[in-house]
Parts: sequence; structure tokens; C-alpha cells
Amino acid sequence: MKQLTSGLLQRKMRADGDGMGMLDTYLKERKDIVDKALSEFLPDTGTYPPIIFEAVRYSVFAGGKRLRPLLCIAAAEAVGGDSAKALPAACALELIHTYSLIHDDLPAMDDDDYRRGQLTNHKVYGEGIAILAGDALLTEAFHLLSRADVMDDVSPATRLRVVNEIAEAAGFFGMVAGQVVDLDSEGKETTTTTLEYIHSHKTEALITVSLRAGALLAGADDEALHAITEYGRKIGLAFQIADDILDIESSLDVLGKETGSDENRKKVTYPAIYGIGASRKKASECVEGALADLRSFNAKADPLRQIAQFIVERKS
Ligand code: GRG
Repeated sequence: MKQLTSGLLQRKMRADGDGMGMLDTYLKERKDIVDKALSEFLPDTGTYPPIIFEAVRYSVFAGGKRLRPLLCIAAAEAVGGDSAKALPAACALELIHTYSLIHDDLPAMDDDDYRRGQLTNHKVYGEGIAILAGDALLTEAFHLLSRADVMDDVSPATRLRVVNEIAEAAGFFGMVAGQVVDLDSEGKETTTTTLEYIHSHKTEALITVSLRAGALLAGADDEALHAITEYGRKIGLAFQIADDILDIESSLDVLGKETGSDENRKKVTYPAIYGIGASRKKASECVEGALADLRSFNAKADPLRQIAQFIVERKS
């Protein structure tokens, strides 16, 4: 942690967490802190063999929203803790998320040409390197979480719990499971139960664990952890519904990835089953519910409240 987040950076995070004035500025500043930490964590492109570090950095620094890291940090602050303790986990979550995007775009999966406003990883580096870049990012996330010099001010038991929860959310019983059922359901008649399974595993799981990791690392009690988890489930679903609507209504220029792919691939989505109007209503209800889950939190949870609104109002 010492090498990674200088004392200055840590002091800045703590000071800003106390005065919740300009929330937009707050989110931008946290995003910059995450980007800087990610760059410090990842070996530079002069490292041998350079191609893998170039490929990894190409996708990590392609301009993602950093939603999962922001949720992790905002959850740590919402429970009254020190967000600097959550920064390595916030970065690990972004590495896992970026791996999932690189692999999701591969010809064997969604076969997409654009992501985050630029050509997909395999289009630039070839499929072999793109697969390895994803593998390296996933592995590096857990390497980071296990490093003795990061999070050295968090108890080993809490760190182990966070590693365990993140692994569960990313693997067999989380994102991978959701992706498997998603792939398997393409072009088939699908039930709403399957749709809910895909959403809760492919998208909600990593969003919810991002929040839980931040809260756990900041020392949340059971009651706060429960409320944060419920908030995560609801914004996770709202996020996925909004994503499905953007796939219909947005464009490559605005979204940074090709649209209309859900329909082309006959994917099961909220709008496909319920229509756009009902899907929008459901997403708004999820946000209202998520805000209600935070009712016992003070102003330190305002960034979480703002993120919930942003999730359904976003244009990309
Ligand atoms: C390959 C195991 C494996 C899983 C892939 C994440 C995923 C599962 C697929 C990506 C496709 C997709 C549309 C997923 C659902 C929503 C989602 C995760 C969108 C992308 O996340 P954003 O909007 O992306 O947070 P940025 O680029 O802003 O980080």
C-alpha cells in the first residue's frame, strides 16, 4: 500500500470523504485516484514480454466508467470507514471486470469489434493475446489482493473473506455461471427465471461484491453490510436493464460499443420480454428500493445515492 498510494493520496481521500460538497467532483476525483493506482499496480509496457502489458493496458485504460471501483470506495465511506483501505480491492475488481469484457468480446463469445470506444482487444492484438490478457488480469486481481504490501492495515481474516467473496462472485457461482447460461440461452425460448438468473450472476454479482468488499474492508457491522448488499442487488439489476435499453436506443458513437447486438444474437433481455416502458419502470423501482435500503445511512452515503440515479440516467 505504501508504494502504491502515497501518504498524500491517502490524506486526500480521507479529507474529501469528510466534506460531501460537490458529488460530481467527488466521483471524478475518486475515478482519477483509481486510474492512478491501477497504473501503479500494472507493470509498465517496457516490462518483458511487452505485448501482454501493452494488451492489458490497452483495455484497462480505454476509458471505462470505473463503476465497480467507485462502488467499492463509496461503500467504504458510506459505512464511515477509511476508503484508502478499499483502494487495492477497488482496483482488483476493475481488473476482473476488464478481463470479463475482453473475453466477452472474443469471436467465441459475443464477437464484438468495439469496446470502450475503441477496437476490441482481439481485433488489435489477436485472439491468443486477448485470451491471455484476460487470463492475466484475472490472475493479477487475486495476486494484488494477496500482496503483503497492500491492505497491510486490514486483518488477515477480513482480507481472506474479501478474496473469498470476490472469487465466488467472479467464478462458478457468479459471473462465469451467468455467462454460461447467457451463451446457452442464445436463440432459444427463455423463461423469466432464466433471465433473472443471467442478470443476477453475470452483472449483479460483481456489482454487489464490489460494495461488500468496500464495506467489509472499512469495518462495516452486519446491519450496514446487509443494507449495502440489498442496495447492490437492486442497482445491479437496474444497471443491467439500463444496459439492455442502451443496446436498443444508443449508438456506437455514444456507447463506445456496437448496439443492437442483443437482438441480432437473439439474447434474452428485459426489454425483449417486457418492452421498453415496463423495463424503464422496473429500473426506476429498483433505484427507489436501493435508495430506501440506504435510509439509515447519513450523508456519507450520498455518493452511493448519486450512483444509483446515475445508473439509470446514464447515456453510456
Ligand atoms: C467472460 C466470464 C465472462 C463474463 C462476461 C461482463 C460480461 C460477462 C459481459 C459483458 C457484456 C455485458 C453487456 C454485460 C452486462 C453489463 C456490463 C457488465 C456492461 C459493461 O459494464 P460497464 O458499463 O463498462 O460498467 P465500462 O466499460 O464502463 O467499465
